[in-house]
Amino acid sequence: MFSFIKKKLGWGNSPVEPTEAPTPPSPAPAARPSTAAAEGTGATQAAAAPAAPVAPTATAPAPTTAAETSTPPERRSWLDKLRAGLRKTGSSIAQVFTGTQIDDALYEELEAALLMADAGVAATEFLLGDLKRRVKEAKATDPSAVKGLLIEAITDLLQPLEKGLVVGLHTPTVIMVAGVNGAGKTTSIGKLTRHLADSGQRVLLAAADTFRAAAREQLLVWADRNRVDIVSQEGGDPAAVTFDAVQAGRARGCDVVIADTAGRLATQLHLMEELRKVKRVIGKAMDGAPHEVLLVVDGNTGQNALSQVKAFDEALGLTGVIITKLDGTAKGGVLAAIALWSRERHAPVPVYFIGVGEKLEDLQTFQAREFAQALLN
Ligand SMILES: Nc1nc2c(ncn2[C@@H]2O[C@H](COP(=O)(O)OP(=O)(O)O)[C@@H](O)[C@H]2O)c(=O)[nH]1
Ligand SMILES: [Mg+2]
Repeated sequence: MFSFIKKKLGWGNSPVEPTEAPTPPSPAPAARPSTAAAEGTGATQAAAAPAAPVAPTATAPAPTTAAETSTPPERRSWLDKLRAGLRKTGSSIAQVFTGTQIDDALYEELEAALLMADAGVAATEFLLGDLKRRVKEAKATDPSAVKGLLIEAITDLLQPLEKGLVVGLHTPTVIMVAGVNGAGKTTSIGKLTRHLADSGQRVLLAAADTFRAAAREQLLVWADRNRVDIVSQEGGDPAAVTFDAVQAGRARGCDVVIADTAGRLATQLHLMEELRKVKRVIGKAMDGAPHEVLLVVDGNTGQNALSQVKAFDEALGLTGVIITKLDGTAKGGVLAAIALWSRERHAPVPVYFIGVGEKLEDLQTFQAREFAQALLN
């Protein structure tokens, strides 16, 4: 149903190579022999040395038009939902380019449209500056050409966020998931689990959202549906549950352990501290873990999404983001804001997946060019 290559997780039209592979704890890569790789659907790739860093240029630009025909149906329907979700934003940006002149009025309108799209002041200014440079360089005279150049500018800004989630470098790969209440953590974990399970990965879930019984049950349903193991404990301590899960994951030889945590606001300091504790405890259960700390962000929260990314990053050190609900009234510009912030950070925080609904196939990998095009359609 989607292409899965051993060591990388990416479904949709082109799985993305890691730009920078995490270092395995021991000199010998913790990879399993290639026989295990054969379990994955279509995983014909040999278990090549996983730690070999791959040049960022390996992430080919993926021209959507050419790829359109080879795009799997679930990716196409996902893209349709993404386009539909971003349509309002797209049409107000596209409106800017319907005139006959490239003048100050065009740039002013574009500035307003980007701000309306939730790109934020800094990313808007950055994009405008970059666009003007491109327009000058290309000696463009037609507003419609400017639109094409804006797609290029947005693609280049977003490119560093395009990176595949890597599993298989560690056994288990431990993924900790955080975010505010209702962001879509549990749903995204459920979808991710299903994709992993379908590719022959053995997954164990940790129900570390111990505050709400409903949250635990929700994860149980997903675990049940996906026939994966779950460690859960009524009213237990989130750190203890996670510790048990990582230990169980190691003992059972699981490929991936995913910890679902309780939602919290970055301003709830005691809860943020608890989250830090969960992370520390994971490290005690397994050296070098968690290998991924993911933040799930509701795409409808506008500029607040960037504040969340910053705050959770400060507390936990994020390794990736999942943006959900881009099917709704989300404006999508927030990715530009995250990308610009990411440039100033020592390493970009990739957007691993984008959610456009509640169904399994509604969670797909992020691609910069495709997204830029969807944003301006
Ligand atoms: N429309 C839409 N709804 C979503 C998406 N992801 C999650 N949801 C819904 O958002 C609500 C909260 O999700 P949940 O996973 O429980 O959030 P959590 O509190 O972060 O675990 C649920 O009703 C989900 O079905 C998405 O990509 N699009
Ligand atoms: Mg939840």
